Amino acid sequence: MPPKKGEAPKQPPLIGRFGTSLKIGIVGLPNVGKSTFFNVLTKSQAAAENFPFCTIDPNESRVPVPDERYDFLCQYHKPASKVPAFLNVVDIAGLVKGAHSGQGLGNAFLSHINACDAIFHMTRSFDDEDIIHVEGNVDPVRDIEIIHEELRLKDEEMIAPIIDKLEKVAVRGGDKKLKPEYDIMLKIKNWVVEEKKHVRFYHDWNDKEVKMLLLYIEWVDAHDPGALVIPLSGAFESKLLDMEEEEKIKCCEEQKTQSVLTKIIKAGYAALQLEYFFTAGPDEVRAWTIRKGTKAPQAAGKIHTDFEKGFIMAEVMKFSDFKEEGSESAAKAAGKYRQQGRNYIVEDGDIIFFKFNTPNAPKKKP
Ligand SMILES: Nc1nc2c(ncn2[C@@H]2O[C@H](COP(=O)(O)OP(=O)(O)OP(=O)(O)O)[C@@H](O)[C@H]2O)c(=O)[nH]1
Ligand SMILES: [Mg+2]
Repeated sequence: MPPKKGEAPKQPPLIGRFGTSLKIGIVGLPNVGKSTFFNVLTKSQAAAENFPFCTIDPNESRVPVPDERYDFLCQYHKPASKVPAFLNVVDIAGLVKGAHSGQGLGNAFLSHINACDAIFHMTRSFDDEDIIHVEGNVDPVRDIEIIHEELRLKDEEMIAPIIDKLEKVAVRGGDKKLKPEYDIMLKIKNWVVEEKKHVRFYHDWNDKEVKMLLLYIEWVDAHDPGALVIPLSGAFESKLLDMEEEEKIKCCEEQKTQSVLTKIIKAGYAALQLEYFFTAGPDEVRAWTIRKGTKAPQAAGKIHTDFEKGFIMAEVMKFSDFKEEGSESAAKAAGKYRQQGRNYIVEDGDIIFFKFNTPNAPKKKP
């Protein structure tokens, strides 16, 4: 049945933890360049040396999500305060064959992955005899299979007791209320057994590396059609990091390449099912992180709980309309500054002014 007039269209279900402070973990075999990548991504100084298990305790940091719309709003308003959206990134210890049953750093480290909401799966493709490979030689397809299998086995191990318990009450005990939950868990178990999801990576290759890369892409396409593979060179990105802007541009032009960090950050953010809306004015330009599918009152609640409780309406301008019309008043005059009610599902990049009704609080934000 189509939704009634004024009713929001049905959203697909979201899986995972609720919240907007979600993390993406960097996962892969030991000594493949995870910490090097973490350092260039978050401009951190985590230890990254040529020996396996250099990282033991996770390193955590956050990186601003690059966004041309946010940059435009800052340029336009020249605000006193600027707050972009952030991606939280965790650099995790290397994982080896048998980790699910305690090999290497085993279970402790798997719990660090468990605390993340999405993963960057990092697979080494660089050909460098000086860098130790725990499996003896470089073979990204074999490596991704090792990692995938370890994570899958751990998932299976985690899900089995939950299904047993639900089966006891929902199926044998006849508890109808829990039956849907049981069915969902069975589906999840199926995904776990079948699941082949990866966010993938790479760059700047010799022939041998290109061949390996192609095999790797083939593997991912066969197991997770449409999944994203991003070529990355930790060594090259580290070099860029130490350069001034002009030098960086020159170097990229000379080598006919560019940094892929922006693409990676955006892909990571999207994998967490996060997006953001803006509040923008001369005081502050700010990106507010929300989960996809968030309605206007809950989005308002991100700013202040009073905004949600006393929600009256959201005045929403699409970024493209704002840019096209050139100002807030021009957008208003063109009828592109719309008043939305409590069923409005906020869209990524919306510029919003909330109207709300609470004693002792200002009427409008910002
Ligand atoms: N040639 C080359 N070497 C790299 C690259 N990225 C990282 N390395 C080197 O590989 C070694 C291991 O890098 P790390 O970043 O510590 O690797 P890791 O995956 O965090 O290792 P663990 O924490 O031990 O699991 C270091 O000597 C790095 O300098 C790359 O793109 N090319
Ligand atoms: Mg490391």
